[in-house]
Amino acid sequence: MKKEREILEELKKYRGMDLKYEDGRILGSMCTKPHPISRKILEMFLDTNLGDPGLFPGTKMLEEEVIRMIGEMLHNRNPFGYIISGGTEANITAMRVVKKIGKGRKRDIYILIPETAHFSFEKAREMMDLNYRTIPLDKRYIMDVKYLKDYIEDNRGKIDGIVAIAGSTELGTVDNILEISKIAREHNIYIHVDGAFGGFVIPFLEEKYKLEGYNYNFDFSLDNVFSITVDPHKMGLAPIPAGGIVFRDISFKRYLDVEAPYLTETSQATLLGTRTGIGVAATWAIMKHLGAEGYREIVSQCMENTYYLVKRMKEYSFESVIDPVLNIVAIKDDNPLDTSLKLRERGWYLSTCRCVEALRVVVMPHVKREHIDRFIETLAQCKKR
Ligand code: EBR
Repeated sequence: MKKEREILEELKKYRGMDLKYEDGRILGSMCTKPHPISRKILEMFLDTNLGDPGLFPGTKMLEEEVIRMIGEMLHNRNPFGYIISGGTEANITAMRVVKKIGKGRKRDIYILIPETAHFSFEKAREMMDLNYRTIPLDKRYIMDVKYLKDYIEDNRGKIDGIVAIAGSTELGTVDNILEISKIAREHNIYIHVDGAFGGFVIPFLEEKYKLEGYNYNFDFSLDNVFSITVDPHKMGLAPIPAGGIVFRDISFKRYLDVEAPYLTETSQATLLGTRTGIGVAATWAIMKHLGAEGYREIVSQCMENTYYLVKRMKEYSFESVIDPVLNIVAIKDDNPLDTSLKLRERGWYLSTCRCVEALRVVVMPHVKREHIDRFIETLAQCKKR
């Protein structure tokens, strides 16, 4: 039997091999160092299990309140949803609902998704035998709305759902969900918005977008937006696991419920059964603690650093694929895979895009100006500029 001290020492060795957000070298992640308040919550909620909420009514109340707070952020006074394991589970959950509603029509299920969709939708397709039609992107790298409209008109009555993205993984682009909503309303089609990343960014940029005359509305204020993925464990600063799925109202619960004979409740709606309440409590605490003002400050800092990165790139003639919409920059590169390997050898971790030849930097709160300066110099060395 090993002593506790020895075990902890051994674990420390393994943990020491991991990268640290605070070193500023993780440039490809959408996660970050959780808000410090999380530490105390981890311990307090260590043994909670929302898979059996009758045993943890207090934690369940917190979940309902978190969903109410997120609903409010997304212009919905009457939301229904869960804090679950992440964006993947949230997207799969939304696809379960689209499938269930579509099944009533007694034909194959067809869902339109943009080229920018996250690969979690591919998992949903495999699991549920869904049929996707991929909608190409326009020159702004968002879903081509004209193509979408024509496709729907050519396939009247055959489309069950549209997936729109508010903050694409690769470029941070936001689909024109206002226009998509008009089309969906006309044809009575369900829209699921994947705001896993943008959900905790866009609401705090409203002022900027108003100023610049953009329309990045993506939430429940738009008709036919029936569900939104919004992850606290990304820009919400919550510890993993904390993904979010929010529906327009409780009427969507019946599409998810399965009978659960041996729990304190008679049905269960979430994909996972046993699930921790830590993410719920931490999200509740962080949202209460920061408030909209706190998030606005964090988001605006990230955006300033994003523009700073673009400015520094220009000094070395690096171009960004688009003017950043959110805190993600795609750097044009003729051989992104090779460049990212060279950067990794020098200790910088970032990923590449699939839809365009580019490297991708997510300017999360742990990425500071001094890191950006050092990164740009290393990139310039790699590219001999
Ligand atoms: C990227 C997650 C990521 C996190 C990548 C850490 C690298 C890291 N994206 O080191 C969208 C728009 C996403 C996304 C994840 C998911 C899945 C859904 N939608 O299940 O929480 O960008 O990973 O979210 P997950």
